[in-house]
Amino acid sequence: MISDHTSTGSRVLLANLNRYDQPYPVYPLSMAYLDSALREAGHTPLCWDAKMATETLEEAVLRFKPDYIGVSVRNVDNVQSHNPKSFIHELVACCRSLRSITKATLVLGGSGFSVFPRELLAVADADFGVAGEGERALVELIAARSRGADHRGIFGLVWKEADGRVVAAPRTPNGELFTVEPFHDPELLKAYVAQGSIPGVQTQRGCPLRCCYCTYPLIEGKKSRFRSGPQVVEEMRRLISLGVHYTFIVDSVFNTSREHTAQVCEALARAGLDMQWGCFLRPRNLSKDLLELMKRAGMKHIEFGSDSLSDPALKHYGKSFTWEEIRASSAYAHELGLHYSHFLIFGGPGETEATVEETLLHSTQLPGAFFFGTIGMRIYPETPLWRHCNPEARGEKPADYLLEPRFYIEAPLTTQSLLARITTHRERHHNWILGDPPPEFNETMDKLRRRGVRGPMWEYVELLQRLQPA
Ligand code: B12
Ligand code: SF4
Repeated sequence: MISDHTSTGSRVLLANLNRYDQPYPVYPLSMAYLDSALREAGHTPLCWDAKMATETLEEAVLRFKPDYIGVSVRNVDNVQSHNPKSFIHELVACCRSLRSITKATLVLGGSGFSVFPRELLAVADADFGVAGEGERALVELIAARSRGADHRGIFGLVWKEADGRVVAAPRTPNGELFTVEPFHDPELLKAYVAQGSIPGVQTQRGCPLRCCYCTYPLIEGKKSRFRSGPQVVEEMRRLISLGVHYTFIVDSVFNTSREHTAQVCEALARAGLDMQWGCFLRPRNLSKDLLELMKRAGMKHIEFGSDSLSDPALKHYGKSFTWEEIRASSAYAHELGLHYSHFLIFGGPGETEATVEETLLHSTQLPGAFFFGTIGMRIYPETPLWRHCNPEARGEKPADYLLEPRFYIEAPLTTQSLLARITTHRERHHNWILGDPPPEFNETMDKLRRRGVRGPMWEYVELLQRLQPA
């Protein structure tokens, strides 16, 4: 899939390697942002997407002859302790193959890359990496190299010294001002929507909260930086003109600030767009009025990042809300006819058999809810959980946690005991998914999408599970 332009400056090929298609193929919003920043700076970008391309990456490189190749690393693994999949080997093989056919400067970036920047640059044969937001760093890197200037002062940049040592410049302390608009390749967008993708819209970057396992403040910065309501309306309008009528607000949490949520939703409700959307919310300070406003603004579904439904576990996980707030927010969502789900992590610090049972019991008390369960808490560097586990004291390094995804499971609980308990629960409660849905569901879901069904389709997953023989 190509977006080719003519201009001066450098030729930059942006590659998205992500082929993973659960819960649906994810449109590479990062490429749209980088494409836009590169054009703005007078460069010539070309986007190549592993899922949609009609030529191989190598063919695109030989035809386009880029000066730079930017590889986007979204996922390093699927974060499923009971069914782990790592995506690192694909990246390593891709860099090796690119090296054999081009002398272009190879730059890595992306949310997955930003969690393990030094480690990924060390295993993949690339020249540079960018940890965190990429627009400014990539443009500055190209400018520095074209002037023969030093690249060492560029925030977020990671590089290899002549002796092979990997060095990382500090990340922007609080992230950049969030001013850039994405540039969407219409063909690529259309191809993703045709496969049931829900393209993303970003209304803010950064998360000021401190949940114990979470990498988002690391990837995007700890300070929220917002787009205004009218800017979000404009972006949605552009998407509508490109044939998109259902989006997902990809903000780590859409309601970190009540004022922001309200002003974006007021602008959207006033604009009366033909656009429905979903988002991640935290069940805190969510009045029925605010949810009603969000509904008027087009919100159809909510993904609550609750993590547990038991107060002692919530406290240990560093969450900013209680079971009572989860219950109240869920009740409002249900009363307003909104689809809603809770993401739950079993086995994190402080989890006990009693908190597991309480979470399962409470899950039966939330009318109309859908649940995504995860067993074990992925341990990422530079998080409170990493410091709690203190792997360095045992001589372990972040690279060990990249190459073999590792999860925290509070003893005496184990992956097997949790898997058994939740599987038993799920046999009677069909509104649960643990990891990816069974592959045989995919065909039915594809058919529904081809018939124009939009959104997360949890109700169909629930129905298919109900109909499945035990
Ligand atoms: C929204 C989201 C989702 C939504 C996507 C909805 C949608 N319609 O798009 C849903 C819920 C579906 C989802 C699913 C999954 N997700 Co998710 N998701 C996110 C989230 C919160 C935001 C991603 C996003 O769109 N950001 C906005 C874009 C613009 O930012 P960006 O991609 O980071 O790009 C910027 C920079 O990274 C950089 N950059 C990007 N590429 C490049 C390339 C170069 C060369 C350079 C220089 C810079 C650069 O510049 C860009 C612009 O500033 C991130 C966490 C986070 N805060 O980043 C997790 C995250 C990406 N997800 C993650 C994972 C694992 C998954 C899943 C596998 C499921 C799971 N268990 O969580 C699936 C996989 C989906 C798939 N098919 O690929 C992980 C990946 C890390 C890892 N362990 O591998 C993350 C980082 C969360 C985490 N656990 O830490 N996800
Ligand atoms: S889990 Fe959500 S609320 Fe908590 S730190 Fe991460 S992004 Fe912020």
